[in-house]
Amino acid sequence: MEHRKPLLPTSSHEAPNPRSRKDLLVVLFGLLLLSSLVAFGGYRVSNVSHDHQRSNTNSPSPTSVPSSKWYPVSRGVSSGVSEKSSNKLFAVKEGASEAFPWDNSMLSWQRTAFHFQPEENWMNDPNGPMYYKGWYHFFYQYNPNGAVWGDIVWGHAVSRDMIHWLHLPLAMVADQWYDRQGVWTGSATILPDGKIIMLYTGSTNESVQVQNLAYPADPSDPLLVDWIKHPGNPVLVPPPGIGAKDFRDPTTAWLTSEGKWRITIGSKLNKTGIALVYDTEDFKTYELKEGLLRAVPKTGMWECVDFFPVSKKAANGLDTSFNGAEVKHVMKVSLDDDRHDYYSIGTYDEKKVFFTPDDSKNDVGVGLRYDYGIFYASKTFYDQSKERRVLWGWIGESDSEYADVAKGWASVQSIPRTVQLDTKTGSNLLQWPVAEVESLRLRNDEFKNLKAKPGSVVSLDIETATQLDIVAEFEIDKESLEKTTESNEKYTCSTSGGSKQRGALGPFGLLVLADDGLSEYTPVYFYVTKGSNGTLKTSFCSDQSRSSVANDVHKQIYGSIVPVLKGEKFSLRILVDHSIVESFAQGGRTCVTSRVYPTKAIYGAARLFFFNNATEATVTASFTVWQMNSAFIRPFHPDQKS
Ligand code: DQQ
Repeated sequence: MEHRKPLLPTSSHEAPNPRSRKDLLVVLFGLLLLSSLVAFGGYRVSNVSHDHQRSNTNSPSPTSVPSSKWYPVSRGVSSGVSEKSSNKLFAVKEGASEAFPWDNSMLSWQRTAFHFQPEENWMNDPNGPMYYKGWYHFFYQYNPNGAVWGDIVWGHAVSRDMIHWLHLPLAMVADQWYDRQGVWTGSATILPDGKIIMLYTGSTNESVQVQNLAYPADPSDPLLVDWIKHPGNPVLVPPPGIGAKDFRDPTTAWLTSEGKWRITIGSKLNKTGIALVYDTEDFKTYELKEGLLRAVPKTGMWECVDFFPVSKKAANGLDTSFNGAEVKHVMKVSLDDDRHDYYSIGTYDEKKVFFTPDDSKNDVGVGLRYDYGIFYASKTFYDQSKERRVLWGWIGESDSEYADVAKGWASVQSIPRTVQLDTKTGSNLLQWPVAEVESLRLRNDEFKNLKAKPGSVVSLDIETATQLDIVAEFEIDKESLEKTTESNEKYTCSTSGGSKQRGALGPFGLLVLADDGLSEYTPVYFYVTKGSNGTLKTSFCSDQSRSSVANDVHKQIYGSIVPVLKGEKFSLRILVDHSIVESFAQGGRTCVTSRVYPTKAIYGAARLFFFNNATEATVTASFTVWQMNSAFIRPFHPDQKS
């Protein structure tokens, strides 16, 4: 066990624990379910007050549930983009009896410690990420006026390592007729001579979606604080046949063999999602190409298209303009209809201006997802300083908009992830937290070869459990694997019975953000089934159904299949950061991100457990669990420029 500087007040690490911490506590899983049922007993009517103070104390006090009279309404749909809120799901009318009595201490706990967030208010899509003159730049969709979507401008922050951030002044605000209704999503292109081109969507004063050009006012400023909007904006308007509200989110440009720059922009024709393609030499005038990069029926509006090459063999990332026999291309779309990010791996024919998926089952928008939880409007960039491709994704909230308004902020960004082709399978990407996140690791606890019998829960003695980096490996004992009869059992994370459903070989995994009594817990787990030909199929899931006793949060079960190759153990990594749980299985083949809002398993009461709810299999597991430091994310001060 490694001991470095303490993360939290020393008492949380060193004080004797009232529980018998060195003993592994084994509890029947049935108990866990029973106690969670008990915990779902009735709740009081919320105590409605108008105190909007945030507090970091542990002493609960009633917080405000805003009155519907002044509750700010999200303008997503009327502005031509989707409603960015969950208020329809959890509409809590003034005086209604359903509201959970959130207190300031619970709401304060939800704020993350090492994921990127603005200081307050609403954030959505990542915009124009890039590395420039020694700084990582991150722009984002931001509402400076509240914790709901609306009044969108570009927030801006810079970092040396994508972990610690300095907030800069807003990069672009809605001050022109062509972006009066919002400075929407866009991407950066760094030209070979180092010039920066920023293309973004503006929603005009009449809510028409147009593309605009911007560039840094002073390219010698590594922080790129000031931006100039091109006087000839807009540079692109919706072409004939394309709806005025269906034309948005230009990509980073890549070079064609003719030396022109090419971009793609998402749209739709009836219910068919499409990607329009334009060539340009100067980013001011554009030629619409005849074909579409891809069109997929029934996928609806394509938002935030991303298009980039990945190496077939090497782990390093590639510049967006890279092409040739040694690469495959990845096309990602964010489906407005279901709010998920889908990718497809395939071949790009530059001459025909066409992307063909390797596998038609995994076409754009219908097959693989970057993340099977909450993860949307993502964007990659090529980090030339470390030769890697890095992915950012917007992680929304799954609580009520009322709670977001009360806590004064909504949304976080994922930990930036490196993206590469999985050369072992050749058919999926691998996503992994950038190595820099490991600089936040503090002391760790190691658990080697712990055995969990069918139907058991094992407490992992790690003291506080709200800021963690967990690496785990699991093995099903050979005997139970062999003796388990082949069946055609079907298991789907989102529609089967979650971690409650017991099969011969699963579920097993971890309970994060659990309290001692297991009245709240979030299982992240594998579920293995044996097919009629003896082959094993593995699902990787995150079950929110008992994550909180509050009734006004979304408690879905997320996940998907994960390939586990011959000779591989079941492996996972989980980043727990207060209300976000980001999970990666088999080196990042399948990823699941959840937002969870416990009311009891918070601060010092949060625990970690190893569980095995299989009926046949004994599971052996090893864990390394790091306590994670908090990142410095604060406003820029001029002294910090170097
Ligand atoms: N968010 C932006 C749009 C984009 C959507 C508006 C995706 O440009 O299509 O905030 O979340």
